[in-house]
Amino acid sequence: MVTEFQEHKLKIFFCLFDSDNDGKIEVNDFKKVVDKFVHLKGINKETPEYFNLYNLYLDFWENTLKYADIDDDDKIRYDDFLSYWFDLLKFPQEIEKLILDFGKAFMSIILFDEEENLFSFDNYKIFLTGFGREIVDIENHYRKLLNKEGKITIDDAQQLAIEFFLSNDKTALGNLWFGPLDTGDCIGNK
Ligand SMILES: [Ca+2]
Ligand SMILES: [Ca+2]
Repeated sequence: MVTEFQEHKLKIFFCLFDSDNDGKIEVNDFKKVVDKFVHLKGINKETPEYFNLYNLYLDFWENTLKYADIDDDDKIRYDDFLSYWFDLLKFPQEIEKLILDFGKAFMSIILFDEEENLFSFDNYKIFLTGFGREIVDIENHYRKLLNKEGKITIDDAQQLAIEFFLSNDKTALGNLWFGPLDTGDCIGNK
């Protein structure tokens, strides 16, 4: 069963993609997110990185559309998005696979100019800013997510993201992966 706490997190996740905050996700919302990452990362639109990023997002979009666009209007309303994720959450292994696959490809773009497999502060900042999250003390927020060695590795990042979706423990660190939970709700503000 999906708890109220998980639902709150899904709302924040939905809002990462609903760039114009109208309660529906459309392909243009998706494209805006891609453009923002491209801009922040300084990716040239003629390069394979751009092509990869773009296709990654479109695949994710089309897959979500296939299952969540109940009325076939090429838009995903918040309620339909939520039902889709409620179903997904019945299969934690599927969620893990989704995050590992998507996360791996996504992070290879966010981190494409890095020598080490670390999620540095600069990259984390790009990650949240690209999703339109404006966080007051983002550096302090980043610090909360560091491992014992004071880093975030790719594996840490994957685990934090999985925890974000699956954990019901309010103290779990992964809850904070997409930014603070007391902000970022675009539905409740309407
Ligand atoms: Ca929208
Ligand atoms: Ca729809």
